[in-house]
Amino acid sequence: MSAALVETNNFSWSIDWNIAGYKEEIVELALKDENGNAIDDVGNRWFIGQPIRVWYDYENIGIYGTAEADLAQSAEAKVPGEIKLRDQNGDGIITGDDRKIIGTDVPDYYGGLTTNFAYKNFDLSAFFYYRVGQTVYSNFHVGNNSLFFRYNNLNVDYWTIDNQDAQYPRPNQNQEFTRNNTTMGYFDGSYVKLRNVSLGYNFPEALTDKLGINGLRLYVSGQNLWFAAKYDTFDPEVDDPDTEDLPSLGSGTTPSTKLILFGLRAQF
Ligand SMILES: [Ca+2]
Repeated sequence: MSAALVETNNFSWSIDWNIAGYKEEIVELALKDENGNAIDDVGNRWFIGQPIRVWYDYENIGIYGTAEADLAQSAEAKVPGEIKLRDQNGDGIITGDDRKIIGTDVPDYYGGLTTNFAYKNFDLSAFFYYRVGQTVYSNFHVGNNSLFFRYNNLNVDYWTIDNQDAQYPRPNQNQEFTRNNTTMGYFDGSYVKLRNVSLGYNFPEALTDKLGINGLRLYVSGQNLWFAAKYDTFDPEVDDPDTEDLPSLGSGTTPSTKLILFGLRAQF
């Protein structure tokens, strides 16, 4: 979609916008039940009706409080201060059957928006990119969040007797990793970012004629200067290329580079 919003001698403003999406769905698998109907391949994390790559895990619904000590024990053999999982099938205990599809890296939609302004000899253009609806898995919130005293840890809101509605479990020096720690790593990966922005000034002909050149332009441009995301640790566009099949954000991840470029262009 393109729109020229303003077009006068001195000022023009236009917008180009696009949106795209794709759907990925497993329709059949080799596994069949006794009646010959296709069934999910849980071992490979393949589910009929879902994209090929999904995260399949327990659902983290908070931290057990001291008032829930009995439930923590009966459902998960845990104690207050540990991660509370949702009992999806309501049978009172947490088993493998309570896992669910947490999300996928397939976005609901994505696209870009370019806008161009020109005022007299100045021009400004910007390109925004957005990607909405995908899940990201943050290794920072798992591997760097052990809540074990010996290791560095993210500065998180952790559980104590006096901080019962914390988002993260209690530190525990007897346990190298928090139980069900992977459930701390899933985030809405939606973001919008300013990929490129550029401001330019074309010197008037009166000057270029005097200098005996055809054109003179001064410009400054920037890349990746701004983003907004629900995942607040860093730019969630970046994947950690070292990890297996599903992308994750981890300590091996390099955030995308911010770049600012100044230039002067003369045409002869
Ligand atoms: Ca259950």
